[in-house]
Amino acid sequence: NKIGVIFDLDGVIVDTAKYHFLAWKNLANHLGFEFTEAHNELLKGVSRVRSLEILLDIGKVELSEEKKQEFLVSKNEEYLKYITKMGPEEILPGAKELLDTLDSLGIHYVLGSASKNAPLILKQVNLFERFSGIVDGNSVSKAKPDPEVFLIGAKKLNLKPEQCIVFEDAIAGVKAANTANMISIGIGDKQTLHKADYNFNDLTEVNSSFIKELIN
Ligand code: B16
Ligand code: MG
Repeated sequence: NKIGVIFDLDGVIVDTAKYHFLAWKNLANHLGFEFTEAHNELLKGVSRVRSLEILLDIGKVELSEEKKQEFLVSKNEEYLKYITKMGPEEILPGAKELLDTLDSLGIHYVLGSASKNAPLILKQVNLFERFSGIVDGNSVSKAKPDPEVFLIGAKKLNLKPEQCIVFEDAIAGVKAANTANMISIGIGDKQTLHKADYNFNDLTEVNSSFIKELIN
């Protein structure tokens, strides 16, 4: 009964949503409209390109392809200013403890994130070396809710999808895990993530007895 774990990054291991928010808000303001924290919720787990489309819809702004490309670059440049200041103190509560638990049980884990900046972020918080593999926004052609990112993760783990457990904070990610036939664990609001097989408010609630139950 071998299992493996696939972790989403933003919202599960670290909270980079707050930095995405600052950078997207700056762009919206530049384009002449407001961008709120509620708007930012719509971008969680969503790819960078899709995020820009949603943002432009909110502002009812239409742009040429060239302008879109330009703003995708400048948004990411601003985002990177925040990311490069991140440190291990920004790891979300319970994440390191859960990795320790998995290590002690001999369970391998990989990353399954939509972010093209995922390797850099993991390096900033000193977790990069701990993962057996990284699947990020650079390695997929289809964004969540498409299961591609997690199916590649299963391959990296040398496991069948049914043997994989996914930790996700976004609706699109839970959907991707379910479509992949994996065990989905929603981290965050239970109502929002009601499609997940299991729900927890954060990783501090995920203890070793829960993991052991999943193995058996
Ligand atoms: P980047 P995750 C996602 O990370 C974020 O939740 C989402 O807001 C962001 O647009 C996406 O990564 C792409 O990020 O611009 O760095 O490539 O939750 O899948 O780890
Ligand atoms: Mg996420």
